[in-house]
Amino acid sequence: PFLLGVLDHPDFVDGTVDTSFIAENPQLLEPMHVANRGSKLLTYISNVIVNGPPKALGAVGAPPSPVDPQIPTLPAPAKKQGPSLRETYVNKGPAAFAKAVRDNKGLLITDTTWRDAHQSLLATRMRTVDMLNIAPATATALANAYSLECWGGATFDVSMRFLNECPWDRLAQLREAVPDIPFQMLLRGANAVGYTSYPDNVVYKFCELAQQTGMDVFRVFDSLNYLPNMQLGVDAVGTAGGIVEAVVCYTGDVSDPTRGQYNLDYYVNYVRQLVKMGIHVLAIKDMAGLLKPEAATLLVSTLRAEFPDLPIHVHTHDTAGTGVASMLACARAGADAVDAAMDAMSGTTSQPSLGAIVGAVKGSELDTGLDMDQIAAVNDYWEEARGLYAPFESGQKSGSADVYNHEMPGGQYTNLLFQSQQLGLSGQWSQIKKAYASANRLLGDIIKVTPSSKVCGDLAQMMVQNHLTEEEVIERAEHLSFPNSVVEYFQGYLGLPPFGFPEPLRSRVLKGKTLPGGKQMFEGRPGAEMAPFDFDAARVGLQQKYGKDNIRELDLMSHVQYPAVFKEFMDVKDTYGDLSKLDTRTFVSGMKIGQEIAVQIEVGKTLFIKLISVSNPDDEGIRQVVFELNGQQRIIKVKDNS
Ligand code: 3PY
Ligand code: ZN
Repeated sequence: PFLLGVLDHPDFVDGTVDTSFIAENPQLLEPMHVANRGSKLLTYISNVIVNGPPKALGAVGAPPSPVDPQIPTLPAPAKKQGPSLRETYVNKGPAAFAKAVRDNKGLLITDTTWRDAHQSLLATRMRTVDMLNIAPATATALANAYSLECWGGATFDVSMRFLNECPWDRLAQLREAVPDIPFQMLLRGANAVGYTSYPDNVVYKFCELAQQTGMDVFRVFDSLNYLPNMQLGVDAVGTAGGIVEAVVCYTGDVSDPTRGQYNLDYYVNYVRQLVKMGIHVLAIKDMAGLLKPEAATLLVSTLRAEFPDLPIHVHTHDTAGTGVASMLACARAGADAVDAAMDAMSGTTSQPSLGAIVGAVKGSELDTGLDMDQIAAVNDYWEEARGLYAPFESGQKSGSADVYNHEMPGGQYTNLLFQSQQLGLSGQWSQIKKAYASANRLLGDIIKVTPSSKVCGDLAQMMVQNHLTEEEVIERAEHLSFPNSVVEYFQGYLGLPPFGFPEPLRSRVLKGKTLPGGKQMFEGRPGAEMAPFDFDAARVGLQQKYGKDNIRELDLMSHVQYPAVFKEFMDVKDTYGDLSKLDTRTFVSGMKIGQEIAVQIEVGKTLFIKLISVSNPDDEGIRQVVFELNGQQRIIKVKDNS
């Protein structure tokens, strides 16, 4: 502590005394850095205690469960006879990985718990610490899995924007904790992990950095199944050395001949084009859970017959409740791998239950090689850990077969429900779902998945808010003020829909509107018309602002994808320190008087924080929050905003 006094001394601050001793012995400053980091975290916790969590976090539901999840201890993963899938990829490359997947006898499983499951159930709010706690047990229980989906999609944005966590640090930490199971991410093709097209060099650089940070399987999709966008994503992943798992997005119903344009021919033709691009794995992405068992059998067996060497991996959502049946149908029809989530994080808008699928094929020729008891141990953890996220539960209690009408993706369903409540449209949820189906027809019966699903959702909300029918939207289009996403869709920002833009709506919406260059719309792939991003200029700017040591190439990429979010993230980090280190209950709801928590800020450095008291507000509304930090009293003053 005396050191702190020395450092505050004016002669020291001015540099009038010789400070080289300190400069040569930086370890002497260590206690100060630790104390400083402690103070920042105390400031955050105090704010949550006095004023609640940040509003933007959206922690509006029930408080987090008081139960601390028990972390199971499992033996280290059993040594396999041959190389693991990850070893095969790392040592022999993506093509050898694909062959090993095809040669595998049983059904392979992807566990989506760390990405899509919480994106679809808990507004993407799952924090790194809760994944890291169960990572060692997961490394054992899922050792024979195809992959763990743990990154990409909405997690990149949400981790920075709402959880104040660096998505790159999350990936690196998980990679260290789970070295031998392939990691999988969701890449929105030309949109990378954003909501609109980026210049090509951004997508290339993003994939390179993700692969270097530990990503293996890149599931690449385009929200309109637009091949030129897919080509870019496929090339970017391939150049980065990643496993290209190219997606055909599934919509409609191939088992219903009356359903029209998205029929078996459409899908098979599309997959043929993908295969020509030189992909390693095909993914069928059923983002809304529309792939009924019979459709699954038809689609997968047709593709299996035409492409005997191509690994097929199927993704679905259990919105209506057919998830397990559909995935079993896929497996029987020749799919190599299917997606599922830990039971406690499965069902409804999430993936189907992993335990159910593994149990159903146990002992059969499709046996997954996963151990039911080990999976159950990991699931016990999630039963409890999900309780920590009670504030983010959507309230969706059951399956809902009207997804066959509205076709809303699982990841969007709960989000839109939440958003509509915030727009004052509570009680109109069933109308919004109907309007979503109308909006889809207006847009040309499109594939709906991020970001095209947002276009559809925005249009649906506008229709409900303004009491507009489908016919009225078309009639009055020239005079209506459409959401930006809808205008941009018609301008071709997302690419071209498979069956063209609907007229006369497109012309009417775009009347009098032009793109920055003066044209009315993009003619082909939007990214092809964009100038390359100037990384050097952006790097210099950020380093000037935040200091050279604080801007890695990874941070630069965070800035490129989400400039405003990245700035806010850096500001919050400056004020509160690294919030990813706090346990989730404390992060969301602060502490109780007398409670003590241990926060490991890095290996070997733990802060012990005890809350002693919270005073009443003084005349200025200031409360004093008294802690003990590693045994020393600390008082934080917080303005009570209530
Ligand atoms: C995403 O893009 O985030 C999705 O999950 C799409 O299904
Ligand atoms: Zn999904």
